[in-house]
Parts: sequence; C-alpha cells; structure tokens
Amino acid sequence: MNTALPLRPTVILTRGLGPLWIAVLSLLLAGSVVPGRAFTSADADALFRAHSAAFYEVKDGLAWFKESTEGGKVSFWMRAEQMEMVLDVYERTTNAQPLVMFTNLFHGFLAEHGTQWSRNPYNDDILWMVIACARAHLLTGNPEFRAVAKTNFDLCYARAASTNLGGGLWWKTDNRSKNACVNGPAAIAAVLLARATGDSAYRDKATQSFRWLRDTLFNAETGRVSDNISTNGRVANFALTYNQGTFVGAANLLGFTNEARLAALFTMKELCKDGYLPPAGEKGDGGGFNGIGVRWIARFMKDRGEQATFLPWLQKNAEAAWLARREVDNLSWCRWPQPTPDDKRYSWGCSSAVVTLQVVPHTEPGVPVEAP
Ligand code: 7K2
Repeated sequence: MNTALPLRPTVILTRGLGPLWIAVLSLLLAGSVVPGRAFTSADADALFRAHSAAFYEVKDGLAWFKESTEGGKVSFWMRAEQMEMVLDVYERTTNAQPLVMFTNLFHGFLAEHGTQWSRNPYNDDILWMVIACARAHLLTGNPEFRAVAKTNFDLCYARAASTNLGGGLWWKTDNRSKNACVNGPAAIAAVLLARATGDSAYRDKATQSFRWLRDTLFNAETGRVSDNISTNGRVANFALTYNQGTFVGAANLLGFTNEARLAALFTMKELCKDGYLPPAGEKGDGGGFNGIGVRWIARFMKDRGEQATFLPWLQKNAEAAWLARREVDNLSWCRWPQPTPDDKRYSWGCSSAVVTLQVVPHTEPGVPVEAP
C-alpha cells in the first residue's frame, strides 16, 4: 500500500483491526454518514428546465422572467441575477441554449431599461447587471455585453464613490449609507472589467472597494460581513448569505484568500442550522440570497482547493434543494429541506436551488456524502 496517500480518518482508525471490529466501528460511525445522498448533472438540468418552463418568456427575441407562476415581471436586480443563473448553467454545460437565452434576456433588458441605467437610484442594482454582462462578455467575447458593462460601471462608480466614512460606495443616490451589497459587487464587477478591458484602473477600484468593505464591515475574528454603515457611523451588523458570498467572491478574485475562507466559514457555521442555509422569504429580495452566496463560495472552494472544508456542506444543500422539488412541475423553492408547497411560486425564490445545483460539483454515483 502506498502510505504517502492521504488516509480518511476511518481508514486510519480501522488499520490493523480484525473484520469484526471493523464492522462494529462502521456501525457506530454510520450515524455521521447519510447513505445514498446524491445529485447528478441530469438533476441540475432538470431544475433549470423546470425554472425555464415556469418563468422564462420570450417574444420577438426579447426575453424576461415572470415574477411568479401567476405572471408579472421580476424587478431590475432579480432579473440581472437570474441572468447570472443562466450563465451558471452555461458554465456547467457549455450548451448553446443558455447562451441564446442570455442573449434574448439581455436584449429584453435593454429594450426596457436602455443602455444607460442612471435612472435607477440603487447603485447595487446597476452593479448586479454589470456583473452579469461582464461575465457574459468573458464567456463569449461578445463586445456588446462589455460595452454596457463598462458604461454602467463607470456611471455608477462616478456617482457612488466618495471619501465619506473612509471610502467605499453609497448604496443609493440619496447617499445615506454604504452597504455590503454595493461594495462586494463593485469589487467583483471591477475585477471582471479589468479582465474584459485590460485596463488596470478597474483592478485598483476593485481593491479599493474591497479593502474599504473589509476594514469597515468585516469582522476579521469571526468572518461576519455586516450589512451596512450609515452616515452617522452606526453599523447594522446583521449578516446575510448574499453579502457573505460577494465578499468571498471579491476576496477570492483579488487574492485575499484568508478573508475569503473566514467569510465562507462564517456562512457555513453561523448562518446555517443543521448545515442548511437559512430559509428565505420568497416574495422579497431574500429568495435568491442563498444562490448568490453559494455561487461565490463554490467558486472560491474550487479555485483554492478548499473542498475538504466546504464540499460536504455545499453538497448537502444541493441535494436538499433537489429533493425539496415538488412533483407537479419540478420547481424547488428557497426553504429546503422543507418540501416545496403546491401553490404560487416566485421565480426569484426558485432561483437559489437552480444556481446551487449548477455551481456545486455533483456527487459521485453511489458514494454517500458525509454530514458536515
Ligand atoms: O438595505 C439594503 C441592503 O443593505 C440589505 O441587505 C437588503 C436586505 O435590503 C436592501 S437592498 C434591497 C434593494 C436592492 N435594490 C433594489 C431594491 O428594490 C431592493 O429593495 O434585503
């Protein structure tokens, strides 16, 4: 046997023991392992297909997402983030279909909001859509996506960046608070734009936004990312999975690996119950928070080889999201492991499960996932 190979604790424990003792020990340890847990890439396909069938609408090459199974249209930022969900599908599959959908959604978005989004007072809204477009450009090379990403990042940064409170970007144009949901996304958007344009000034802006966020809203002992700071200096210290996620994403892209790990650990250990991500309200902004969190934590895990710490936890959530789907149309809501009820569902609330199944590596067939 090659003793240089890393051994699982159970292997170390059972070395040199007779078969009977191994059987007894395995029985004792069985409590920490849930047998048969699995989800496959076909399951990831199925959840996306279900979401598209329920919510994706297209007319004359212009697409949008319905707000709910009963109709309507999702808001600006939920639309941007569900476009990111479509890119997650493309990154996993490299199929042409999600790219066609993204392009239709992009043209649908511009048809409604134009190519300059300064009418929207929320800086975070603009930055989410900048991230979606910059990602799409990096995946396809399409200059149309890069052009709007650049124009809108520039106009947003110009109005949002200020030296008040030590730097960072304002949340809204009324300049009353600086929030994690702007500064994490700004750092991510700027790194992607630096890559897309070759202009290193974007990378400097990314580092500045991230450093301000870290120094102002991040607790370096616990990994908590507090939500925002007001002009009077008061910090609202509630932590949400999407803010943890964009912090992890920005830290990872900029090489702040320790900070990324701490914020990811906080999400896993402090925001989860029994390892499950917090159940979100479906109607408001929260429905897609866990999808955003998982997207960036999974990316960090893969980039930095942190699977030993995070993969069992992420897979536990992915499997729960899959198993929570309802029979009638395969939609899965954002409150797994509870099963998805049969009544009205929201597209944004059903996006977290779709994203999670795309970005978390699927389990090996037949190999159980260990409980975190
Ligand atoms: O208070 C901010 C943010 O700091 C906080 O994390 C979330 C919690 O709420 C708002 S951000 C939500 C807004 C995003 N832009 C568009 C608006 O429609 C939306 O309310 O949910």
